Amino acid sequence: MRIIFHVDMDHFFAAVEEREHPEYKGKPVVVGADPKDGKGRGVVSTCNYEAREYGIRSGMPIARAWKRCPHAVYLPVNYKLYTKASTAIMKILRQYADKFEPWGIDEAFLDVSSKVADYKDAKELAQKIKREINRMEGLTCSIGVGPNKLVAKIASDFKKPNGLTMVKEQDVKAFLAPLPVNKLLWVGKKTARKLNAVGIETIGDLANYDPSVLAEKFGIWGTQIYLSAQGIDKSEVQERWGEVKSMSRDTTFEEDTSDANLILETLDALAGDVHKQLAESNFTCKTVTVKVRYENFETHTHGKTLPFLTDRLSDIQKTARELIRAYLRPDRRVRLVGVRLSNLVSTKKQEKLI
Ligand code: TTP
Ligand code: MG
Repeated sequence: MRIIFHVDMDHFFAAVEEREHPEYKGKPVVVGADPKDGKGRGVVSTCNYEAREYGIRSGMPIARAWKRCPHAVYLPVNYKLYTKASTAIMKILRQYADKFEPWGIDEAFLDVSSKVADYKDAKELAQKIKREINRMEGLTCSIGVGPNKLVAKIASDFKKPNGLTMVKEQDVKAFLAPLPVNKLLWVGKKTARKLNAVGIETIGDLANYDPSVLAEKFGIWGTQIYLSAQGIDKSEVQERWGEVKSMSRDTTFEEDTSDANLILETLDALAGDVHKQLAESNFTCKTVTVKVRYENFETHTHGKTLPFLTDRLSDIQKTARELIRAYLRPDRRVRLVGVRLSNLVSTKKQEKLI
């Protein structure tokens, strides 16, 4: 029997800021772009639960957040601080797992199958992990426990903050059935819309749908989402050494612009920023991706995988500039640009391999 945990930190960036600044406790805290008295153009990275009561959410334009709650504490994103907390948390988590897979800056999968005999044991282990993270890092998390990654991930999101949701194999179908289809890992907004159009709203609706019709409509994807709706997921927790999957930075221009020089300079600065994080965390990367959003919100991403691993700023900047060229057009104004580094390999691990 497999028992998998998914651990996800609660309102992570905002929680770390609250920990560093006890004076913010109880106040709405929003981490993200500068709101500039309601004229700021970036977005909210995250916010604490007090701010969420005002309807503020991750990804929302910062100006809209400011209108909803001008008296909140607004803070810029301090990646260095959050990366440090993340590294410490991953170190704690990894010692409890047979196999450990960091999934993002504030979440990870743990395969604990040989560490626990049953779900009673698993509950005790999850509580122990929560206590230890709280004691060592002063932060809370939510944990989902299930027979596979899919169920564990949905379960950790089920009760937040400071939640612990256990879903045993025999309860999986009943647990998933009432949830909206977009809770499934691979069902994005577009797929959800297509499913809604044929009357599928919940995971239960999807589980009861005719799989051959799904396969016809969505191809191999249809079979995949049908299996997911049954709570079936055979994917293994992929053992990885505390490494994050990607690092990125983006920025929204003060005013939409078609000025190629300004866009390229901004891209260089973003590459510089993300390169700093790469170097500080002792990583090299292989893939560089740029993101461009035009004034009408049409968004493109374009990436390139280099034939070598690099930690050189000049490689990253050169590749980013090359990738963005096709999107620089005098007749199209750009709202946002971004750079992402992925295919990351720790330099420490490289040393081990040599
Ligand atoms: P999440 O785990 O999605 O969000 P959260 O930890 O802030 O809140 P929750 O309690 O619901 O888990 O993301 C982790 C961090 O990633 C988050 O603190 C900030 C960052 N982030 C962004 O920068 N932009 C985004 O759109 C999202 C969703 C997250
Ligand atoms: Mg989180």
